[in-house]
Amino acid sequence: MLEMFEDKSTLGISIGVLVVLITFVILWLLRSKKSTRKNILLIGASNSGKTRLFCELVYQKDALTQISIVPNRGDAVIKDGGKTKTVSLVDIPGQDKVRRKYFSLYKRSAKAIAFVIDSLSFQKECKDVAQFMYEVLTDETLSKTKLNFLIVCHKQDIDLSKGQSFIKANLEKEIELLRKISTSALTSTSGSSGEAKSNLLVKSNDSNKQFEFSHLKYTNVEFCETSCQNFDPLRNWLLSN
Ligand SMILES: Nc1nc2c(ncn2[C@@H]2O[C@H](COP(=O)(O)OP(=O)(O)OP(=O)(O)O)[C@@H](O)[C@H]2O)c(=O)[nH]1
Ligand SMILES: [Mg+2]
Repeated sequence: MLEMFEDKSTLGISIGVLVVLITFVILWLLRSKKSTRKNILLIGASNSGKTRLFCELVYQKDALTQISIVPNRGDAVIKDGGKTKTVSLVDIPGQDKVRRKYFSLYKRSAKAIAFVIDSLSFQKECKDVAQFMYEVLTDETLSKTKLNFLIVCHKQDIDLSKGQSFIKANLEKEIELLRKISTSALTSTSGSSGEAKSNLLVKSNDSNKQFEFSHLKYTNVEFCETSCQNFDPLRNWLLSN
């Protein structure tokens, strides 16, 4: 009788130790996975102002920039009252020929993304901007990692620049079109990737509605307006990420 009691208590202790060990291993795995996603990416079309913002944030310099052909990496030290926060930034070139290559290279390290838009040339570039954004939002690696995504409507110092509500409405229209194209391509080829891609994008309740950024399943999208004279909204978003 006493032996049975001792066996039971030994078993209990062993199970307890095992549970604690497993918990530690899970926590360690989660932490190491999180720490590999440490960068905030600046992406967007060429000439949208990413490198100039990068220089302001990392070097506090109003630099003269040229078209980037390789990414810029650096730490932005952001002050918030008495506290400071260091943010690891990667400025991805926007040139059509290289942007996908570098985006693919850095996407696994991204903990948040700021998508920079030239608000002056937006109307002209709307389709290209929406196409790249759609690719990023439906990217299988990213779409499963709850991502904060800031759409930076930049160059607001120029008089004819479009505001964030105009840019948002037009992007939603274009992305809706891209969703429809990808779904109809799927139907005509009877493959499945088209549907899978648009499913990645929106919550099932909203899948039959006209696309809105608020319908996105995994990505939390915010908008802001900036210029190189005032990029506080971007700085504040970086602080919160
Ligand atoms: N007026 C105005 N011009 C800006 C602003 N930000 C950037 N620019 C100008 O826009 C041009 C392009 O800026 P970059 O920062 O080089 O653009 P980018 O997005 O890095 O371009 P890629 O490297 O080709 O991807 C430069 O002439 C900048 O000086 C801004 O807020 N206002
Ligand atoms: Mg650049």
